[in-house]
Amino acid sequence: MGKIAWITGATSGFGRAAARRFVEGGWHVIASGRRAQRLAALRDELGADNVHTCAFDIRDEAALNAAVAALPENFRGIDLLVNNAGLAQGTAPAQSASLDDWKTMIDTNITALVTLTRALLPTLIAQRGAIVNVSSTAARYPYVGGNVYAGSKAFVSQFSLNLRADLHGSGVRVTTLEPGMAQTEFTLVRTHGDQAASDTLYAGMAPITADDIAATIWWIANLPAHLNVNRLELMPTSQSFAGFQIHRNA
Ligand code: NDP
Ligand code: 8X3
Repeated sequence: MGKIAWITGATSGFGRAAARRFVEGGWHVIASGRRAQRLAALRDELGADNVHTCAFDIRDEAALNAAVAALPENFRGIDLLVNNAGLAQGTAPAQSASLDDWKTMIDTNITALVTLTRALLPTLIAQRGAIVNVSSTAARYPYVGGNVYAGSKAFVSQFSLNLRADLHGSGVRVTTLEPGMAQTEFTLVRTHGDQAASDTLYAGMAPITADDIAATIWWIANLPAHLNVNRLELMPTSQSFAGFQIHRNA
């Protein structure tokens, strides 16, 4: 039996590409997400011996704990947790944003991430394993409409660094991965299904691809055990930084 990775958000984007990359590299993968049909298709594609799927809403703590408890014996020795499931909802400034959207992001990007991490820490310590938390450039660079999404990713980045401190001496490695613009279903979800908005955002700018991120997670996870990537920020070459905004009295 090869190494085992639990990759959350494996029905789309980074998570699905990472599941493919890790199975291709000989690992066994626990793939989770809400869309059961997509998980079944992934299991059919990659082989039921290599992939264990669990379909549940990661915000549902009872369902999460049930999925952990129901892991088959040969998928229990988890070596790597990729906390990838997450989303942005909305692009409105704080003063007009939806509170429901904010709560969805906090529940998914923060509460669910810490809940699964806490549940798997004893196993990861026993395995001298690793955690890769998918944060974002939004964790560091403010932009109009980033508000709670960006704040949730700042939490992910800081939580990751603090996990490192707590896990000192355990051999467990922790990385926060902070990508910039990547073309997945991310913008479709953020805009509540506006395909044209998604297409326009990525048009002509060579975004990061899901395969780029999968290859990066693969690289991080397969470094020698004495090396820890603390934080890795990755942007498309065609994306960079803009200046501060200044409001002047007319
Ligand atoms: P996608 O929308 O393509 O994938 C998001 C994944 O998260 C899906 O598999 C989805 O599964 C899962 N997910 C979302 N909500 C839940 C939930 N409640 N329960 C279980 N699973 C859930 O986007 P990306 O691949 O781009 O996003 C992956 C991560 O990368 C996210 O954390 C995102 O914030 C981050 N990121 C994305 C960037 C980008 O530009 N694309 C840049 C930087 C970071 P399902 O819907 O089936 O439940
Ligand atoms: C996704 C990148 O710039 O849309 O985390 O916030 S951004």
